[in-house]
Amino acid sequence: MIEFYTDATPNGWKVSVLLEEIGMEYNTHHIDILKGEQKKPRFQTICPNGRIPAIVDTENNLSIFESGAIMLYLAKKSGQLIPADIKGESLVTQWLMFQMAGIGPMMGQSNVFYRYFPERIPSVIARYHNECRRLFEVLNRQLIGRDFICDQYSIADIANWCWVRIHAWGGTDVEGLTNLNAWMQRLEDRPSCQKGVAVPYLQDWEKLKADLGEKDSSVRGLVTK
Ligand SMILES: N[C@@H](CCC(=O)N[C@@H](CS)C(=O)NCC(=O)O)C(=O)O
Repeated sequence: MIEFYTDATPNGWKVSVLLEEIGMEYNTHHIDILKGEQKKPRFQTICPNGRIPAIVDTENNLSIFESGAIMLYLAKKSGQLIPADIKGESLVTQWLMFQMAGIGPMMGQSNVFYRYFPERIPSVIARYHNECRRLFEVLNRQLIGRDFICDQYSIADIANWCWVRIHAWGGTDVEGLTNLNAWMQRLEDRPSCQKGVAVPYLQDWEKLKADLGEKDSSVRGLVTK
């Protein structure tokens, strides 16, 4: 059984969408990051970095943190969504790492400075918007003549989509990126993607926006520590 520790965020969805796609059984444990549950010593024995997501595979008596590492493990364990041949596996791993090292951190910082940070620093916001847009253009070019990022639907699509789908939250424009927009819709239409992004609950963006209006909101507290 997979014990899955998560919250309603892109890095968490990457794992829940994958679990739904491969049809692996799992128990969800909601770690409320706004309440600081990710910093509790008990959780940090599973994830030393004190961030979601993390899993425990009771069958192999193994705990795993870092969403990319979890995705590789689950894909390989199930024999799904990653090619078995070395070249195909390498291609998928490259685009997974592109998300882990590029899309995720840049969009994360864009969210912080565009949405959550108490001060508005236009040059910093522009820096992250430009970098996110540049990364989106890389994906848009990779998707020329393809339905998916690599040769077949894979964990690379799931990882990148879970972040790119919330581009509006971080304020990055996707206007004119025809291939990227078509690919986003293609994944949005998949039942497993829809189920996965509702774990542990469906994010209410309007409520989150309203919460940010509070002077000492917990979201602000998280990013300014
Ligand atoms: N590189 C990590 C990043 C994990 C991460 O940043 N998770 C965020 C939610 S998306 C978190 O737990 N934030 C809580 C905090 O900053 O304390 C991964 O991909 O798993």
